[in-house]
Amino acid sequence: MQAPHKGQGKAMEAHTGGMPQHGHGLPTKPRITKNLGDGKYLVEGMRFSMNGWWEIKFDIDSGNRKDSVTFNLVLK
Ligand SMILES: [Cu+2]
Repeated sequence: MQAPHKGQGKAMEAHTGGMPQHGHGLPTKPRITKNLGDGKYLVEGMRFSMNGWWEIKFDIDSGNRKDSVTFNLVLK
C-alpha cells in the first residue's frame, strides 16, 4: 500500500470491521483522530470484546485515488 501524501487533509476515513466467524461488527466506533505524518495515523476508540479473529477495515482517500485495506488480527 502506498502511503497517502502529507498535507492533503483527511486521508483516512471512518472504518468498519468485525468478526467474520461470528457475524458481528466492532463493539465501538474507532476514529482516526490524528495524522501523524509519514503515512501514520492515530486510531482511538478501538476495543475488542472477545478473543478470536477480527478484521479492521480502513478507507483511504489521497485526494485523487481511493483504496481500502483490511487488517486481520487474531487475539488469544
Ligand atoms: Cu465475536
